[in-house]
Amino acid sequence: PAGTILGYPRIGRRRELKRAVEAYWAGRIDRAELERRTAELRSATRARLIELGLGRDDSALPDSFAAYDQVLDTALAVGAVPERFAHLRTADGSVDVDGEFALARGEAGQPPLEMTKWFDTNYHYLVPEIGPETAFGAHPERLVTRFAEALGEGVLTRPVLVGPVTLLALAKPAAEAPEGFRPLDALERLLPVYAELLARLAEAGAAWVQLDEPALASESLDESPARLREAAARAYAVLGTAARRPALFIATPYGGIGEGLDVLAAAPVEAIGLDLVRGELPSGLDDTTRAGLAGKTLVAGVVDGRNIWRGDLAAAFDRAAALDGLAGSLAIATSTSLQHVPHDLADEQRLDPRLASWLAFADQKVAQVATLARGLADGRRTIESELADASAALVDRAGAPGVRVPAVRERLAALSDADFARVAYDARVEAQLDLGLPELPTTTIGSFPQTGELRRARAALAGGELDEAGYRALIEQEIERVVRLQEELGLDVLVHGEPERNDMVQYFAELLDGFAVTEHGWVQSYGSRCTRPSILWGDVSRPAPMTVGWSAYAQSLTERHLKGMLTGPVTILAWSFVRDDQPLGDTARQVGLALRDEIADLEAAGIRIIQVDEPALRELLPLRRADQPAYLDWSVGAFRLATGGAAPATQVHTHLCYSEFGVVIDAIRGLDADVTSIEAARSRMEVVEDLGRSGFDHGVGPGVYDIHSPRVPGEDEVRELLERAVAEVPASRLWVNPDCGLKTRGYAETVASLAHLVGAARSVRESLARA
Ligand code: THG
Ligand code: ZN
Repeated sequence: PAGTILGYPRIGRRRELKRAVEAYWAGRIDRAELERRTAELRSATRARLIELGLGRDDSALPDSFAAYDQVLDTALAVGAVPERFAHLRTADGSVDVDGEFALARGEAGQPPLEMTKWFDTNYHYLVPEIGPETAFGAHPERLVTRFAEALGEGVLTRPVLVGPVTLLALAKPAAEAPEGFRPLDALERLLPVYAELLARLAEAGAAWVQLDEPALASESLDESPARLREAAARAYAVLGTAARRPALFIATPYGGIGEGLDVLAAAPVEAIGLDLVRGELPSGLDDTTRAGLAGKTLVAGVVDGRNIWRGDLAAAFDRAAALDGLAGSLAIATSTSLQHVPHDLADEQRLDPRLASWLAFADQKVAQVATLARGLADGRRTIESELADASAALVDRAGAPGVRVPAVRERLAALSDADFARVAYDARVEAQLDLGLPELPTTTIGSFPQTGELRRARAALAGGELDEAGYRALIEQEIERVVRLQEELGLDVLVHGEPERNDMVQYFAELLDGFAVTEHGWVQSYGSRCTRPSILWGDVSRPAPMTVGWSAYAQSLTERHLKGMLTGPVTILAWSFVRDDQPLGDTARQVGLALRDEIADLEAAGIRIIQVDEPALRELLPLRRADQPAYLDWSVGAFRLATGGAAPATQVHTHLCYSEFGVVIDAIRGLDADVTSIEAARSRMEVVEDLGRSGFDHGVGPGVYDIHSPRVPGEDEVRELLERAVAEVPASRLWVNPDCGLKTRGYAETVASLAHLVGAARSVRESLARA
């Protein structure tokens, strides 16, 4: 095909997939109805893509559907089912949709597959578990059925699978695997299974299959880039020479692949897709690579699949056209799957029309691909008016009010090094002594369970059935309840519970200038869960305090310290669609300044402890090593700018949501927060040791219980974890808190768990006092 996309949102423009699977889980619909609804969604997607200009009969439509996750689907297609889930296999050895959901969500006594970030995106995939004993086997039924479903409507789709190298590179060793086993060691056993899948798809009539190999674009995986390239060379030598197969399209989204291109060019495959938004135009290619490309299709990923900007269409066209002649033929594509962007801008009736004219969601990007493909086929002049319209929108955007606000820019330009630093930690400890905190102070991460009543109140406020005063009264009632509960539990540092927040980023985006929010702009985060990223389009400033009223109200209810709660600049950027017309660091500093003002206002309102969460610090880390130092520099800088104005006597906390620091450990030290809380319960406090070894010498709150499950930890269990922590960190620097916020938990288990947390802290304090 002359134009294609690497994948399309699966969730549905009105989240039909979410609704169907959640209804199925709740027992409200049966399996036949689930199948009917997902088939209807796929059919509507195909019709829409054809309407937008993709070819019906040239394999231009990817079949990128997955009921829960595309990595899980590929793992199941090759039979990679962990031993502990072997009972989920049906008579023919495959796993059906019920088994798939069991793997994704766990069952009684059996935790689900681990979930983690898909490259540097906000999507989470399920981590396959692979060992020497993994019983690989081809299970093409679902792929074949879907292919036939489309063919029945006269549409020749292109099945999409995660490629063998990426599947293994993202897997973790199975529990039974011997020490030192690496999933990539299983490549030879896996390849015949992929070959079998390809054969079955060819038999069904598939002309092309897409294999996604983003691992080739990453330097941040457990396997080295050189080993990944070697594996790819082997994999495609084998699959390319398979007896019966469709044409192979190897896609490499999320970044440049450097020498990976030489490897793929040398392989007997038919098409290679490059991410030309994050990656670079190939240059300096040797003769072998040129010869390899001459017989292939180069698929130029020039339309950004990850953001919502309409962008510079003429530049995209020229970038693709620059490749003309390099390969046997040239096609246009998105740089990545469109699963990272919302469905359709046309669904946003409340966005400012001028802002809307600068944007492109998935459907608009498909149309862009179709336009550029037409230009390649018929000549640039045939699409000149579309290119000119996009360029005009760019010019309009650059000069529009709010995009560049002189006051914001002047303030940034006037910053000096001193604005990024507080006085030395020791002096701050001294200044904070009058907080009068006990040894091993207890606290929570910030949010308390979000009740259905709160969600209904927010909806009623948005719908106009509840007025501001009524809403305010409800929220205040909830805050009072949460404060009293914490007092009764005996926690030392209280929170207001964040009942007023929908999402920890969207809440701030709605109150800051420079952001817009969407009505239907849902993007799948994992499984049936979605977020609605805000659009950061202009210079950021804070027209009015954002959290001070709620925090001050909560503080007025209690003699104990009430912790103010903010989301940090990196996380606000990571979970929004961010402007692409200036470096991320500049944008992050603007957000940092707005937060700095908020902190000053919280201090003025008598708040002495302020937490600035950065759960996304790790996820924005660039995939390429060379890009990482600059990232760590601006991300740490933005946090320090946000917190650098806090008085020495103000205690600054931060919270990070993961336990594998590795590369970001220096950054965590660089944040210079007085107290850092981290996930630790699942690793049984190992991270505390890692932190200590790295020279971290500030306050630390390793989570003493895992909030990701409803299980209530016993007091003994919490005490044991605390004792491990006390062995690594002086008690004077140790805090006691859960792993993460409690928003997704229920009240019953929250109260029981926190009671055990407080009890354990008291008992360890007593034994320390005796010793
Ligand atoms: N906010 C944002 N991005 C995030 C998270 C977040 N990315 C990473 C991580 N947290 C993802 N985790 C979740 C957890 C729960 C939900 C979404 C992402 C979730 N969403 C609701 C749903 O799909 O039903 C919708 C929530 C809403 O109404 O706003 O439960 O915390 N930005
Ligand atoms: Zn967390």
